[in-house]
Amino acid sequence: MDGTVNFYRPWEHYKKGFGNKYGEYWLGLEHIYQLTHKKKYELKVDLQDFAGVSVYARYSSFSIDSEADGYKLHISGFTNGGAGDSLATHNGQKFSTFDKDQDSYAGGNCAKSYLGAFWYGQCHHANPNGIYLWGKDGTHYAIGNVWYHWKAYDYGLKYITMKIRPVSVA
Ligand SMILES: [Ca+2]
Repeated sequence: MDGTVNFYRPWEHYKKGFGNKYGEYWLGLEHIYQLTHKKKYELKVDLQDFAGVSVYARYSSFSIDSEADGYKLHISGFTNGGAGDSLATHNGQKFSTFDKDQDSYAGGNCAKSYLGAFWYGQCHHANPNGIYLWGKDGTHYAIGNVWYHWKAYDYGLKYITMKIRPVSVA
């Protein structure tokens, strides 16, 4: 949301969480696992550009597997709030950091190539933990906090937030 926190961090940081919940923040994969394997959760991704335009992507189901299974991502039930579905190719992927390559790209390490950490496949359509680019940067490709289906690979968004909450069972 403002580039104040360095998100290029090792596995243990992504596992435990870092940052400040009132600012830039990563909750931690182990916390996310503990929450989402007990109850059904939904996910809303809010995006904003530097012109103040806001869009979202919503998923009616969100969970991740345990660390032993690579904190593999499971999402379904997409609703398009203008953002497009840039998480579809991340569904079913394990989480990767620069020091733990669990992506499905045999030719390299997506976290190192794109300077982030995520449920990389080969490699990404969304890179929320990438470099804070402050908008459009025509000289850098896909290393920013980008969301491909809205702004392609050379626009770092003003903010990307991924919020989860339990689905109420009526
Ligand atoms: Ca790899």
